[in-house]
Amino acid sequence: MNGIVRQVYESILNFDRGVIGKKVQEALDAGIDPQAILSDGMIAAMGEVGRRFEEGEFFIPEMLIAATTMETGLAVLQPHLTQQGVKSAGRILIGTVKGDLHDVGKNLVAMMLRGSGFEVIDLGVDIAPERFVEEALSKKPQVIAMSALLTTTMPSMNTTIQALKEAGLRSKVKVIIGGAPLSDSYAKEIGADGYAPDANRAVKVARSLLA
Ligand code: B12
Repeated sequence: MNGIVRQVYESILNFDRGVIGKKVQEALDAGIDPQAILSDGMIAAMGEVGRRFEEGEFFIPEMLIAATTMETGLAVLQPHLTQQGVKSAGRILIGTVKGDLHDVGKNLVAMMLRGSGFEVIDLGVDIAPERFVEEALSKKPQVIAMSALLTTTMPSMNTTIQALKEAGLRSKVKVIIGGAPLSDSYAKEIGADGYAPDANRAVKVARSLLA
C-alpha cells in the first residue's frame, strides 16, 4: 500500500479524527486516485475494524469512533469521487432497514448516487417497512434502495418488499439492496430487482434499471 494511503488507513484504526482529513488531502495532492484512497485506505480499514471486533480486541465504542473517523475523511474525499453538474437521472429513496443502525455504507452509496446525477432522499437508519411504503407513496421514487449490515436485519428487506406489494407499489418502483452480508442470490430470493456489493456498482445497477 502507498505510504500516504497507509496513513489514511492507520488514522481510522487509531481513531484520529483530527488527522484523517489532512492525510486524505495529502493523498489527493500527491495525485493518488480517489477510488484507491477510498477502497485501500478507508474501506480496508473498516474491514480490519470488523476483524478486531470479532477477535474481541475492539468493542462497540471503537467501531463507532472508527465510523466517525471514516465519515470525517469521506467529507474531504467526496467532491473528488463524484462528478458535478449532471442532470437528474431519477429519484431514489434510500435507508437502512429496521433494527439496523449501520450507515457508513449507505451514506457512501447515497453520495455516489447523488454525484452521478440521481436525486437521493435519505431516510436514515432503522427504517420500518411501513415507513418505506409511506415515503414511497408521497415521494414517488423510481428506485428504493435498502441497506443492511446485520444478518438479523436482512429479513426486513423481504418484509418491505411484501409491504410494497400490498400497497400496490411494487410494479411502480425498482428495489435495490446492499450491505456486507447480502448477495445477488439473496436479492433474487426476496424478489429485489438488483444488488450491488459496493457504491460504484450501486450506481451502475441503478442506471441499468432505469435505462
Ligand atoms: C462501524 C460498525 C458498527 C457501528 C456503526 C456506526 C455507523 N454509523 O454506521 C456500530 C458501533 C453502531 C455498530 C453496532 C453493531 N454492530 Co457493527 N460493524 C461496524 C463495522 C466495523 C464496519 C461497517 C462499515 O461501516 N463498513 C464500511 C462500509 C463502507 O461498508 P459497508 O457498510 O459494507 O457498505 C458498502 C457495501 O456493503 C455496499 N452497500 C451498503 N449499503 C448498501 C445499500 C445498497 C442499496 C447497495 C446497492 C449497496 C450497499 O456499498 C457500501 C460502500 O461500498 C462492521 C464490520 C464490517 N467489516 O462490515 C461491523 C459489523 C457489521 N457489526 C456487527 C455487529 C454484530 C454489530 C452489533 C450487533 C454489535 C453489538 N453486539 O451490539 C451492533 C448492532 C447495532 C445495530 N442495531 O445496528 C457485525 C455483524 C455480524 C452479522 N453478520 O450480522 C459486523 C460484521 C462486525 C463483525 N465482524 O462481527 N457496528
